[in-house]
Amino acid sequence: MATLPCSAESLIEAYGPHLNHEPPGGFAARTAPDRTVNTHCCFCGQQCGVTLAVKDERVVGVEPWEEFPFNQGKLCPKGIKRYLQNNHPDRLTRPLVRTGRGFAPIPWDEALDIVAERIRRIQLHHGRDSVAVLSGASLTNEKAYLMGKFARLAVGTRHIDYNGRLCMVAAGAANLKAFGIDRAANPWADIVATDLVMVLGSNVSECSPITTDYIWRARDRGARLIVVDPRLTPIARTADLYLPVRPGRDAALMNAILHAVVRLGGVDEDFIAQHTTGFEAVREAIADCAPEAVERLVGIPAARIVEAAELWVQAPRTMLLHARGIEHHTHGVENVLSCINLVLATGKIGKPGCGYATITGQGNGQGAREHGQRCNQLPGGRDIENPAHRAHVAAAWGVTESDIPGKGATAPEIVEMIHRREVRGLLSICFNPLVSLPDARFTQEALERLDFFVAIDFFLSETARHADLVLPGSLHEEDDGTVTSVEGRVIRIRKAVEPPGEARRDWEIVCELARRLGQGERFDFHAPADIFDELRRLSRGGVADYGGITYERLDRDMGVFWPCPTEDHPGTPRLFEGGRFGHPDGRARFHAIEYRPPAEDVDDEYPIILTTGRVVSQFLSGTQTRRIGPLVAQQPEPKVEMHPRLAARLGIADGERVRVVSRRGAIELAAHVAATIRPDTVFIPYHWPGAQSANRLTIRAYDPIAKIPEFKVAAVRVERVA
Ligand SMILES: Nc1nc2c(c(=O)[nH]1)N[C@H]1C(S)=C(S)[C@@H](COP(=O)(O)OP(=O)(O)OC[C@H]3O[C@@H](n4cnc5c(=O)[nH]c(N)nc54)[C@H](O)[C@@H]3O)O[C@H]1N2
Ligand SMILES: Nc1nc2c(c(=O)[nH]1)N[C@H]1C(S)=C(S)[C@@H](COP(=O)(O)OP(=O)(O)OC[C@H]3O[C@@H](n4cnc5c(=O)[nH]c(N)nc54)[C@H](O)[C@@H]3O)O[C@H]1N2
Ligand code: SF4
Ligand SMILES: [Mo]
Repeated sequence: MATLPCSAESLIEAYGPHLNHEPPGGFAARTAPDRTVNTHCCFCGQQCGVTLAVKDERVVGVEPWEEFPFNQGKLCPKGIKRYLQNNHPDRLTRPLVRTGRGFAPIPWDEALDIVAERIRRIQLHHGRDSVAVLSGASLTNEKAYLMGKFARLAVGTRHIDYNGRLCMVAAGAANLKAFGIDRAANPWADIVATDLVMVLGSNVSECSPITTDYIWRARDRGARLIVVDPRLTPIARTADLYLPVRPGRDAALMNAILHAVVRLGGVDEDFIAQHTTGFEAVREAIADCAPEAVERLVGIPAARIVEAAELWVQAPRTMLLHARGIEHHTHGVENVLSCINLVLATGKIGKPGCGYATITGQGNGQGAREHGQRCNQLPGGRDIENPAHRAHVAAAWGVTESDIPGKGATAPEIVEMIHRREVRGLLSICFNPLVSLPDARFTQEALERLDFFVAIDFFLSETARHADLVLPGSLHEEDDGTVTSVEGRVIRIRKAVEPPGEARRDWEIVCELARRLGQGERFDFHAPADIFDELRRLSRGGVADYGGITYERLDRDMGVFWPCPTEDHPGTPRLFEGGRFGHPDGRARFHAIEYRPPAEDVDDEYPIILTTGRVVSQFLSGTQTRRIGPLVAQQPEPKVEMHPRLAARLGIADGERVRVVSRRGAIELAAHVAATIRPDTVFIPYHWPGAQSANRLTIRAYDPIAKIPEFKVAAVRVERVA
């Protein structure tokens, strides 16, 4: 970029939202690339193999990587257009500092000095924990590990957490409680081999598109399909049994299905006796959860609930899959545990074609929750409050145990602490909370109260616009590393090109900052492979054991499933074989679950349930996909999906502008009237900021254990815009 703008307005002009469009004729019509690089898509947790085409040291195209076993050449719309980011006119290419007149470029050394100086000054006046770090699950394992170490040792704060707090933590907490391990229990090949797939709260076709193919291959073999979702999603249209649950009532539904399974005699008493503890409490808890007793609450006729139980009992092998639809709740952990109860009570886990998984969301949603960038966690999936775990990590880092701060606050709690001025300095990488946290007005107020805020990103996100300093980091294809996919398979991310302009690789920025904070010798890494080596050694003996995984093995075998303790260990595609679970006694734990209502229920003033989520063409807070022309063309703006009956009652026609109002705020958008949703519920995708942001409506209410926000239930009213 020749000249840099200085006013906030001209900056927004210069930094988008520009759209990058494809050259006419597409990839095939372009001149031959200089080289191709096999790596993985930067977006969702499926981590499809892609082949990037490089010309003149820029990424100019993408083709599927046919040999990669997971997606076997298939890609979704985002994967096909992801390559349009590396060359994007909005890329941050120089460090920027806020001035009275907007952002201005600043030399790297000066920028890094300012960050270190401001962090230390704030800590001097307000204590070490007055500075917080927010990180993200799109980062590689190497960077996720580095951020945890950086926060604890270089910044010296207890407050580090990540955007996976908004994503997978309800499932993670429930998996740890029930199984002692937080990872998909089965490889995806087991979906193809099963007799019944049960999908809850997962819009598979739009959000984990390649999983659709696995389910269809099972269907081709005769497998049945049950879908539980308040919306008739594309995958639900193909189901044998579709259960349109009222949002927030999944635990009641699952208790009723288990009640019916018990009535049918479908419980596996041998498995329960040999491999589990706690079933008697569950049996008692579900005694009064007969389908007939809950049908009105869950909004599904008792006969359909019984049918689900019958299908489940009749199928020799089953795969239960769920995603954020049951997890984004103030009782998200309980919802997940109620699903696990069904799986355990029928002994349907740990066998070929038979098991359970939560479908990972973010690109490295799995690995980034294992290596210590969570407020309660140290590398290898270790517990920051466990003295033995602390001692192990302290020894490896060459510090004393007391040098590692204790458990910190979760990401939403950190934002609340910023709002209360208990946290005054923030370093954020790979997180866009202004768009992605509930109650966006509150998040904005918090960001405006910070004494110092530095953001590391490759685009100027809505959150980064509030920063004092913005440091230009690296895109997926601009660095080496590893991620861990939806299946628990550790795979290699390969560098295709250098970051553009003065942009730097994320880990180099963080190591430079550590040096300036006086911790250089503990961050003396020269390549991602050095960081991975430290990570894998440190993870040895932990739950998430990467000890035997090397870059060479990953290159040769197209991935290795953890746990993999030694270099001659084959890795572990399927967990819990032979009914041996991750707890010290080898037994899985049942948890008696009592249905609790959502934090905010409907009433006369706000009579409609709002639920939120995704569309296929956009990704998360949209900073990346809202800049990609062909993806924006697929859906330029959010719409509110509503049933024709509700629309008729409100006098709203398809395409008309409506106002959706909650206790937090109001937004205006077009109505999409279709019989694909319950008449008592409306749906808004959340990928857009500002006046189009679904999170202006959502509620700041969290699961008490996991602290995941209740994105899937809020009370609203819908009005025609005159
Ligand atoms: N295209 C696209 N794909 C993505 C992403 C993206 O942003 N865009 N993001 C990735 C990430 S990080 C994630 S976490 C995943 C998310 O993947 P999903 O969880 O599949 O996506 P969501 O749209 O959040 O919600 C899934 C479904 O839950 C339903 N639902 C809402 N409330 C309830 C309820 O109370 N009970 C039940 N049973 N269902 C309910 C919604 O109708 C929706 O169809 O997708 C990943 N893949
Ligand atoms: N209402 C509602 N809200 C939701 C959800 C919902 O269903 N409904 N879903 C929630 C879920 S499941 C999730 S996962 C969160 C996501 O929450 P966000 O944190 O908002 O997710 P992203 O959009 O990925 O934002 C990450 C930022 O990091 C940048 N980034 C990406 N990769 C890298 C990298 O490698 N290096 C650097 N330096 N920067 C990078 C991107 O440009 C972007 O600005 O949103 C949550 N919010
Ligand atoms: S967004 Fe997900 S499903 Fe689509 S290509 Fe990328 S990794 Fe595959
Ligand atoms: Mo997510």
